[in-house]
Amino acid sequence: MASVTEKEIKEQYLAWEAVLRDFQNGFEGIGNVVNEPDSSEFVFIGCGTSFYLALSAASVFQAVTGKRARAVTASDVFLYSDTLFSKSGNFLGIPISRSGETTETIWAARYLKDKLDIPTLALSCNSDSKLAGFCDHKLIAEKAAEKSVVMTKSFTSMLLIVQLLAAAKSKNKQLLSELSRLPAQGKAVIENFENIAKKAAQNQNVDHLVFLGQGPYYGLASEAMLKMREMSLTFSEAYHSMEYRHGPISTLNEKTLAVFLMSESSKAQEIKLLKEVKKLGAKTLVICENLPSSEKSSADYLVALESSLSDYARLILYMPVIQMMGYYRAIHKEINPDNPRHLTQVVVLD
Ligand code: F1P
Repeated sequence: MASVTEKEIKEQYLAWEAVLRDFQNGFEGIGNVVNEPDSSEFVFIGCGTSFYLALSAASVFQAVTGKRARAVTASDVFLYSDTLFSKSGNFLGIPISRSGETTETIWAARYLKDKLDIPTLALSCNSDSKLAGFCDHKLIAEKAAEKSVVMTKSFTSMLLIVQLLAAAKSKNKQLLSELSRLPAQGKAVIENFENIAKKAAQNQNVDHLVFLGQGPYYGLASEAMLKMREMSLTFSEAYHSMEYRHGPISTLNEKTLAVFLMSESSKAQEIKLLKEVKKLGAKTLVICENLPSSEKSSADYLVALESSLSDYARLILYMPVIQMMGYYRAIHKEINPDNPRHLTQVVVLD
């Protein structure tokens, strides 16, 4: 039987198209949010994949709008709110949840509203969910709703919504035009790099994956780590690229595959690290805009996106490659990627 996860990964550019269409048609709620009396700080909130999405979202939102933004786990909102929210702040809480039914995220939204009087904007794929019904505003990626347990197209589609929101808020026409090119480029990435993703994922001599990225690419690296664990039960880690030397590098060996989610801003430093890990015996996969010919020998596997998009626009193009790696590694290990061990689509607590 065909895998729903595979289908959702490979058709995700259609969900991106739908997000862009909805945006052009005025996206239910986007006007309210863009014109919200200026919040001084935007707090992106989530669990699991949605928390890693929050990390990238906060990073790109702040860079594009110039407004303070950060990411927190839903559980810290109701367990450690003193560490997050000052009395004088003027916050907008943005709980993110594919299902809109994750208990911790709903508790976080309730806590913000009832205890802290902080307005909320739900980002979800389910407009009928408890979360969407409860929050003051909602932005919904309807076409990114998934049957699979692991999140794939929902991650990229909801990140695209945040990119659009940031571009709209800052009236950044250049970024809006770049974002409109993502669906066509996403389709090409899936077609052109499926084989490399498969080969890298199924390398018999790899049993440990390390994902590295800086800035908004760190959230992507974290999500990549989670995908490999959830789908293929492989020991995976994620770090800010330049943090890797500060201890984690000690467990690198010849069975390590170091995956660089390289951005143009951090490329010069990341190339130095790439050479180092290669020299230490790791295998390497580089996903980047492009790599100078002189450095290509340091990459065992290379995905050069050649998108001509900026670092803040290009983000979601990296993910189909990673998701296909998770899928193909699962198939290779005879694990059903649609039905990961110990996981359910939604974590519901009493
Ligand atoms: C969050 C989440 C997923 C994870 C698992 C359980 O879901 O933690 O990231 O893969 O399936 O739920 P949501 O709040 O975004 O619906």
